Amino acid sequence: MPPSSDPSQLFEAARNGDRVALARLLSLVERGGEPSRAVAGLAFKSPGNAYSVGITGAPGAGKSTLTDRLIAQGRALGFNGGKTMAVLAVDPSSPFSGGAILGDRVRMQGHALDDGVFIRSMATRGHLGGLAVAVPDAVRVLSAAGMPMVLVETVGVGQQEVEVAAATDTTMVVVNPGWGDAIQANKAGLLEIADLFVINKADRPGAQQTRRDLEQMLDLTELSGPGAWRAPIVDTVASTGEGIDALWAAIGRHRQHQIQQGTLEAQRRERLEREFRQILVARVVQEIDGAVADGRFTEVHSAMVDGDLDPYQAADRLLAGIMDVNPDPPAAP
Ligand SMILES: Nc1nc2c(ncn2[C@@H]2O[C@H](COP(=O)(O)OP(=O)(O)OP(=O)(O)O)[C@@H](O)[C@H]2O)c(=O)[nH]1
Ligand SMILES: [Mg+2]
Repeated sequence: MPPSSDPSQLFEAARNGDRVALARLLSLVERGGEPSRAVAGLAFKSPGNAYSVGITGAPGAGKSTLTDRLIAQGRALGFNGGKTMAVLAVDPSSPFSGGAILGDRVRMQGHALDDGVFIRSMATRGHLGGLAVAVPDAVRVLSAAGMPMVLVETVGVGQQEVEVAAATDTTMVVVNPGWGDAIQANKAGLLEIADLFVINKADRPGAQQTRRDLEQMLDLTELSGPGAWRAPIVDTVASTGEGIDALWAAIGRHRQHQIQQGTLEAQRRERLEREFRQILVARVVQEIDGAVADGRFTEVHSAMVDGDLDPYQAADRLLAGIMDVNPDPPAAP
């Protein structure tokens, strides 16, 4: 039987453990357009129970090596009621997945034959709203497919990457020993999003100094209330596995903290609000571009250039004309 490309059929198959179907669903999500919307809708209606962990940090900090170690940890010990591990390796700089990610794939090949591990790289392609929307969609699909834990590794510390890594339940920021690494992380906005810090390559000199820098910067950050979470700092040597137990325990503690404080659901709702806003903005921009492209804007534009409309009036006219949206599109097939 030829593999289906129908979102509903793929979704059912993925929920029944079909990994090929799951991979296809993620390809649809990555590619954007109507099928992607259908997949997102299905996943939204059947939320699973996945706990997501974001891993970000400067290129070469050791994110993939850490991911590899965390996979092994999850496989051995289990997390959140299961021992399956899913990884999304996100690379916004590459229009197609498989390029820059190839090295990571190789590094994680220790798990390539383990069908309890699902590794998938992801780029932007055509998804409306870009990665900031595509990745949460992908996480929901993995969750619906029964994954108890999803690791999201981002390449680099650009704004997009940081945003994507921050949109997870536990966000892990990886730095290396050495003068200034902590300060760089702070500049990149990583301090605000970190639920925990990893000083990886702690076999190199300077780990103590980096820890002091991080502690000092954390001291300056206002913590709200007695139940506030202060990001712990864990030393690791990912290449040998040193410190991975402590890192794994720290992730578990953060999750426990969120559950006890009732912040897990609140934060997920907040992220949903942000996603909704991203989609809304992307939709409006899409409509405007469409109106410009098909000439619907020409008259209004001329009127503005001729001085008959000021730019605000022109914008109002354009907006009034474009938002011809069907609020009840046909349901997913
Ligand atoms: N000495 C030392 N080397 C490490 C450690 N962890 C990782 N490395 C090495 O650092 C290099 C980069 O590791 P990766 O895991 O690819 O780093 P990354 O952050 O995923 O890199 P990008 O995805 O390219 O941003 C590799 O050669 C690793 O073997 C460590 O704890 N100590
Ligand atoms: Mg990597």
